Amino acid sequence: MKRALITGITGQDGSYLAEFLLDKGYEVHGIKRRSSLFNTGRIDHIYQDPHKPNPNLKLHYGDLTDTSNLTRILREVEPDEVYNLGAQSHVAVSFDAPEYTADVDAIGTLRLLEAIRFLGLEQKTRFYQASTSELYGLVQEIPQRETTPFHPRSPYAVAKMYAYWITVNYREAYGIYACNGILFNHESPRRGETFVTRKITRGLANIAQGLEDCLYMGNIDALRDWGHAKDYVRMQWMMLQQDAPDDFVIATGVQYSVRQFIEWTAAELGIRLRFEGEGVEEVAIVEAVTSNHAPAVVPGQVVVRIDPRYFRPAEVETLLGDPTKAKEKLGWTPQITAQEMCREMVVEDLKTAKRHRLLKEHGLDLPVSMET
Ligand code: NDP
Ligand code: GDR
Repeated sequence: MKRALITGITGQDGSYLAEFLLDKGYEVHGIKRRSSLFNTGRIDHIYQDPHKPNPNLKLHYGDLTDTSNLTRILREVEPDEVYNLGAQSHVAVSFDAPEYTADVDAIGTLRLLEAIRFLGLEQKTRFYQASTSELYGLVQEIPQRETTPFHPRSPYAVAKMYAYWITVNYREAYGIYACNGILFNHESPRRGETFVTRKITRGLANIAQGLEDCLYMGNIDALRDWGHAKDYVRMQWMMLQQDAPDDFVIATGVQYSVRQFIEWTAAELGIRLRFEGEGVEEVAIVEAVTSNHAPAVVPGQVVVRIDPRYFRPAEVETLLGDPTKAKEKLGWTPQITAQEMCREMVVEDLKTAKRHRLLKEHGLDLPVSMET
């Protein structure tokens, strides 16, 4: 039985990857952070009672900022594969917490690689690094491929650039089987609520059900190459099953704007929108409501406004990946389109919004977090 260790197992990708590896018969170990609230919502459905014999999912308390903790866990687990998915992963937040982001995302990666070396696991343990299309930042070439030069545009991206190169360096210097997956944006119903796609599906579903009035957005002209997290974690595993380690771009090769994603979401809810105005004055107004998913919305209502608070000090305007190498060398192709993924996200967020609305109607008002 192969053993895998996942940092960031409580996150979007970690939860899908844990499911995927358990299905493949792996013993899966995950590092979770101590938190004052439960933070295992995304993996509760695969949780196994440690009191029962031979659980094949095991969680360890830990943190990427804690060298001794990481070394101890690696010594205990002696994994065949490490997936380093843990990160302060929010680009906008990295401008507020740049030093912490560097500590976790850059030095955290070094800590893991050093622990592998220190414990003499170089020949046993394969290492996957969650690299990112944010490395391309101010893009030098369209579409972006493995050879496109990097120009990171945020503390997050700069930290991830260090992590990218230290992964390459430990491969070259110590012969560790270490790979970078340069993943373009990927989403799902499990996406964190403050990333743009989920903010839109959740926000508009809440508006449709009368739980919120208006969605406040940043730069809706931004262009992204969005895939589904399920497709992308499959590729993370595939990268570690090759004869030799290598780095791969993982993307769909298709790009849409944030504005387009808002339109899709509204259409799934039966709301036809019209955008009016320019820059910070731009708004989305309801033209018509064509389904019963949006009983709280009326024609003429402004449901989206621009709030400059969500603009970033330096923006990544456009990203479009070229996944040819992954297709040719690994036979990987994404199965789920961005629009199908949007539909799945709307269905899930609408279910939650309807539950909240029902509870509200029965006087059981649950607080719905509006933090975005
Ligand atoms: P999430 O933000 O959903 O998950 C991040 C995970 O990292 C969570 O489990 C979080 O724990 C954990 N984490 C945060 N800080 C620390 C820390 N100090 N020590 C240990 N663990 C920590 O991210 P995704 O699942 O979307 O992304 C997975 C990885 O892939 C990240 O490294 C991200 O930067 C990268 N990436 C993501 C892309 C995407 O579009 N999703 C694209 C390209 C790269 P907790 O649950 O407690 O917060
Ligand atoms: P990104 O994802 O920064 O690409 O990083 P995010 O969804 O946060 O933003 C995408 C684009 O949408 C614009 N935008 C907004 N973004 C947010 N979060 N909130 C808003 O209100 C808003 N309005 C417009 C942004 O400016 C941006 O251009 C994600 C993360 O998962 C990273 O960890 C990962 O490395 C990259 O994707 C690839």
